[in-house]
Amino acid sequence: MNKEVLDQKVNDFMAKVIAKNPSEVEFHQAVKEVVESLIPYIEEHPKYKDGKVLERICEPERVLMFRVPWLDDKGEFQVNRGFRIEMNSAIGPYKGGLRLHPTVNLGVLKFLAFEQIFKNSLTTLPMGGGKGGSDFDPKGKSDNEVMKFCQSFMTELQRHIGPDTDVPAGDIGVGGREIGFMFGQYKRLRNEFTGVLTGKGLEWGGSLIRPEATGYGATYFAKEMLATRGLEIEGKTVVISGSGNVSQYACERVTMYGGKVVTMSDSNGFIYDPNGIDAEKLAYIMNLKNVKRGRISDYATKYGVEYHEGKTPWGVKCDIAMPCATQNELNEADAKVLVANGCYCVSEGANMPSTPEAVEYFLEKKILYGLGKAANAGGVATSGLEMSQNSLRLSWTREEVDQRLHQIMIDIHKTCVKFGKEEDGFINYVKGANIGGFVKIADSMLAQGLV
Ligand code: NDP
Ligand code: 2IT
Repeated sequence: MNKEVLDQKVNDFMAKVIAKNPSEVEFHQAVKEVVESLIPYIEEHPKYKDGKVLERICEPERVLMFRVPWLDDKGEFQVNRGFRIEMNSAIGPYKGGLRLHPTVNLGVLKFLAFEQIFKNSLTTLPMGGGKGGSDFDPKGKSDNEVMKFCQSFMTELQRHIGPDTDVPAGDIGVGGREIGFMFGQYKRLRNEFTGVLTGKGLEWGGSLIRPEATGYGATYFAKEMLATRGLEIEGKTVVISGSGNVSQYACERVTMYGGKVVTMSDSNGFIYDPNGIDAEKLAYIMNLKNVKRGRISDYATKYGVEYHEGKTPWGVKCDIAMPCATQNELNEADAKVLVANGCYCVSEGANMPSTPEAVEYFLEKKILYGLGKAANAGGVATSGLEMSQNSLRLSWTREEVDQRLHQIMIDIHKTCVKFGKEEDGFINYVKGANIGGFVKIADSMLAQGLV
């Protein structure tokens, strides 16, 4: 299909999506990226076109939106908005994280739920797509306030979820602490001890390696991409954004492979440590972020390195970039600076961190560009492994889970190569992941009839 015809078809399709979902800009962005990959494929496979699979897949199966009232430490009423997007259950129960951040709205969660459909399919595990969360801001809240919020949130959510229906997990602002509070409340209300959430504590049904899984997985994916060009992580300089769960374990795994991580960031700015963030310095960051809940700027004071307030780290010279903070954190100008400075590999720990213009530039320059729905699938894959262990009432060893995770990332890479390799040998991971994730969903929807 020539570019003009494709653009016309994409624009026609998007006009309908935009009219139906006005002002949900992140959702439009996520859908557009996928349909650009899928329309040429669907033209060659008319059963998907006749079955209106693309139209159906863009419509959530169910959207839940609810009030979350809670009392703060002063005894004052607070109210937030809670959501759960049950996007697609063609291949398994809805599965996906919960995000607590003031920027959360319907459009953001629909983009994340939409991405999750394809990502979960790529893992090869039986999980549908979902996402949820709230505009609650955990920053500056006491443990007691976070607990009050989580309990109230779960008081409503519990009637919609279940281990065979919908299994939430963590995302931005939701880690072990929040999953604990939510699990406790679910158990009290339902009188059931089940695997209704993943990312649980080890003592009460969690899986080894789940905390590490997204960051490790994005590193395993980078390793596979590099191998296609005879390269490895050892000796390479790596720029990471964010300093939360995904960033921390990406840093750990890169360092274990002999790479040097020189940056980490938070929403205030980034630190640049030219000597590398080694295991001891990472332990400091983990304590700072996970226990003290402080700012990354403290690292600069502690280790006497540069701190750049209000900036992202993409101007720092590197071989490999791993955006691990949030959506649209890397724009076209950043992409140009990265490539000009010699960066040839991008592995996305975050969901949709690169803007469409940045993605286009990476593809034009034919660098190794591993998009989030492939590169960060290790987190949800290991959630799938946690669900399996819960069903079996068994726990696997650290080595066993890590080995399964690693194999899943290798297999996702193979799927991307299968569907994304172009005539000149360039691997277009965007195309590969979108088509590779789509086929299983689409065939299941067709088989299930009017769904
Ligand atoms: P965390 O809450 O643990 O950490 C988020 C990090 O990103 C923090 O450093 C935070 O800084 C920064 N950040 C958040 N929002 C912004 C923003 N608007 N601008 C700049 N920085 C920001 O979340 P995770 O590490 O779990 O998630 C990070 C990304 O990875 C997200 O895109 C998430 O969807 C994705 N992801 C997560 C998975 C998981 O298993 N947790 C699985 C797959 C993808 P600050 O502290 O200042 O807010
Ligand atoms: O974006 C994601 O894949 C996640 N936040 C993890 C979801 C999960 O169910 O583990």
